[in-house]
Amino acid sequence: MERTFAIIKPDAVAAGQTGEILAVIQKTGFRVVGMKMRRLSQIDAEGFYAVHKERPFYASLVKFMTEGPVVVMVLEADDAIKKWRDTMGATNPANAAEGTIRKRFATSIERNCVHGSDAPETAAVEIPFFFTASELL
Ligand code: FUP
Repeated sequence: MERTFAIIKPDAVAAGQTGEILAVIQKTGFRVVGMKMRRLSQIDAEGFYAVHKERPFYASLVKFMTEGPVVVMVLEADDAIKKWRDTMGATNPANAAEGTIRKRFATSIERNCVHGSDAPETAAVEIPFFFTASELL
């Protein structure tokens, strides 16, 4: 079993898509081992996306991620990292495969409704960024 970190981003929470996205997560066979709603501070979002700080879209991305509440989650499954990235679809919804969450709900490469860790080393940093061990059930 592997664990990955997921976010339902402010665009999808505001649009009332949390329930539908959670339904996809559960039907796809993930076990939700941690979940909470948070409003990211500027410092949270800057720290979480620090790897992108030299990119031209960084300031706009941080602004978007702090504009409203998000749902942060830890998902468990066999091969959870790849499985969740396949379920999300490509970063740019214009390139996302039919049936993926981003194809269904994302409106742009920035407002792309969900996040998922891209590698085990990333998940190992992202999970404790938002969850203590006792919050993972
Ligand atoms: P992903 O792992 O699919 O979330 O994509 P990246 O790590 O490459 O990018 C992280 C986030 O930065 C994306 F979810 C959205 C944002 N982004 C932009 O806003 N513009 C870009 O050109 C690329 C990424």
